[in-house]
Amino acid sequence: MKKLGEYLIEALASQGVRHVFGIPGVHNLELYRGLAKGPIRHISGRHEQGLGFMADGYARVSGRPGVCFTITGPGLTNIVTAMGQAYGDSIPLLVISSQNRLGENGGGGGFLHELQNQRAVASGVAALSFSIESPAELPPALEQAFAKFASSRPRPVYIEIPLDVLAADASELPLPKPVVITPQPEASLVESAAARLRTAQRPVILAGGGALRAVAELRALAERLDAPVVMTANARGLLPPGHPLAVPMSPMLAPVRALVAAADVVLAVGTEFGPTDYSINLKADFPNPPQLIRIDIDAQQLTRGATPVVGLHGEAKQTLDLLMAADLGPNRAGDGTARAAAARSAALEAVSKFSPSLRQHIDVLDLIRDTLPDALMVGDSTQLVYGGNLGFNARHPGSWFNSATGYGTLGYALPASTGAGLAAPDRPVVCLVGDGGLQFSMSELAVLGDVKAWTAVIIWNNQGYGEIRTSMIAVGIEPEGVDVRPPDFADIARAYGYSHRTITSREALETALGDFGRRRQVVILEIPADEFA
Ligand SMILES: Cc1ncc(C[n+]2csc(CCOP(=O)(O)OP(=O)(O)O)c2C)c(N)n1
Ligand SMILES: [Mg+2]
Repeated sequence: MKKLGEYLIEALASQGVRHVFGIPGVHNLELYRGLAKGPIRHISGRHEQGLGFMADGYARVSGRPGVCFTITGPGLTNIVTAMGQAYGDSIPLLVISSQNRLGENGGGGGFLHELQNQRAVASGVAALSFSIESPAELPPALEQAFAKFASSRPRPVYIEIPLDVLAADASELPLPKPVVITPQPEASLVESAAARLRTAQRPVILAGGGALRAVAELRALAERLDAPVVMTANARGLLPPGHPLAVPMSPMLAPVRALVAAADVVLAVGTEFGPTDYSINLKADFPNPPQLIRIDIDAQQLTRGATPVVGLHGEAKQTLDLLMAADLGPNRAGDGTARAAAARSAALEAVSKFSPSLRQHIDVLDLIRDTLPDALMVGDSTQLVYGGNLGFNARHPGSWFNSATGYGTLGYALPASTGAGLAAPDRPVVCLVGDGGLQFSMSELAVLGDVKAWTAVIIWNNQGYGEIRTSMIAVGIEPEGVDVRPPDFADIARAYGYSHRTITSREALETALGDFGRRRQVVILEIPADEFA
C-alpha cells in the first residue's frame, strides 16, 4: 500500500520539485517515508522560520516554488512570519504542514501541538489554503497550488494534512495535472496602450519585481521607445549598470519623481506602487503619474496604489511582447538617454545630501558587485542595505533582494542566502546582514555548512539596532532598547567551523572577497561600522 505521504513526494517530484526545506517530527513522519529514495533533496533547518526564508531565497533565484514541510502547531506558527514576507514580496512558497487527526484538532482536547484553528492562522499569509480530509482531496489541491504559481501573482499556498489522512491509502491516486491558464489582456486595451506609447514624446517605464522574468522584452521595449527605466529594489539588474536607459534609483528620490512627473506617458510593469518602494522614508506620497499604463498579473493590483488610464491584466513577458508587436510608431532617437543620465546623477546627489553614509554604502555595494560579478546579493533590513535600495544596481536581474521592503523581517538574509545558493550552486552568494538581524536567525549558520555553501556573510556591526537608535534620536527619544550587545562573531564563526575576518577598509574588503571568490567556502566578514573607511 502506498500511503498519502509517499504519494505526496511522488506528486511533488512530478511537478519538478527537487528541494524541500523541512523539520521532521512525530507529527509529519509520513511525509518522510518516500523522501530518501526519490529525487528530492531535503534540507533541514534549525527553526521553521529559517526554512521559510530558505525556500523564499530558493524560489527567487530558481523561479520555482520553494517547498517546506513543518509539523502541526508550533512548526506552522514558526513559519508564518516567513510566509508573511513571501506574501508581501509575491514569492511562491508551498507550505505543507501536518495536522492532528480528524476530530482531534481545534476542539481544546489538549492534543500534542493542538492549535485552535491552524488553517486560519496560515490563511492570513497564504493566497490559497487547504485542509485535506481524505486522500482524494490532495491531487486537486496540488493542481490548484501549481496552477496558481504558474498563472497568477505567486504567493504562499498552504496545505495541511491530518496524521491519519497522511497514513491513509493513496495507491490509486492520479498524479496532479495542473492546468495553467494565464490572463490575456484584451486586444483593444493593448491597442489603446500602444496608441498612447506611439505618440509619447517623453515616456518612462517603472519596473517592479513582477518584470523580473521579462528581461529581454523589457529591455527591447525600453530601447524601442527610448524610455528611461526606473527600477524598484526588486527589479534592479533588469537593465544592468552602464545601460544608458537604466535608472536604478528609488522612486522615493525627488529627481526620480521629477523624471516621472515630466513624462507624458508612464508604463508601469509588475510594480505595486507600495510605500516601502515609493514613499516611506522620504514620506510624501508618490504623485499619480499622468497617462499611466499598468501591466499586472493581479487584476486587483491594477487599480491599487495608482490608477491607470489603461490597465493590462496579463503576465509581463507576454504582455510586453504584445506591445512590441503593436504599432509603436517610428523609431525614436530622442532624449531618453539624457533624461535617464540626468535623473541618475541628480538622484545620487540627493542620496548624498540626505545621508552621506547611505551614499558610502552604495559605493561599498558597487565594490562587492564589481569584485564578484556573478554574486547573488541577499540582504536583511540593515543600514548597508537601505543605501542599496535607494541607488544600487545589480549586474543581473534577481541578484539583489532583501527584506528591507514590504513585510520587512529581520533575520531573513542568512537563511534566504542558503536557499539562493542551493538554487544557483555555481554562483557566489553574499549575505548582507546587521549584527541585530543576524541574531534573529543565527542558528541557521549551521545549514551553510550542511549544504557546503559558497557564501560570504558580511556583518555590518554597529553594536545594536542602529537604524532604530538613529530614529529615536531624530524624534527626541532617549535611546532605549537599541544598544543590544552582539556576541563575539569571531567565536561564533569558530564554533561553526568558518573563517572570520574583521574588515576595516575597502581594500581589505576587496581582498577578502577576492579570496572568497577563489575558495568556494563559507566566510564571515565582519565590518565594524565605526572603524570602516
Ligand atoms: C522581526 C522584526 N522585528 C523588529 C524589527 C524592527 N527593526 C527594523 S530594523 C531594526 C534594527 C536592526 O538592527 P541591525 O540588524 O543590527 O541593523 P542596523 O539598523 O543596526 O544596521 C529593527 C529592530 C523588524 N524589522 N523585524
Ligand atoms: Mg546593527
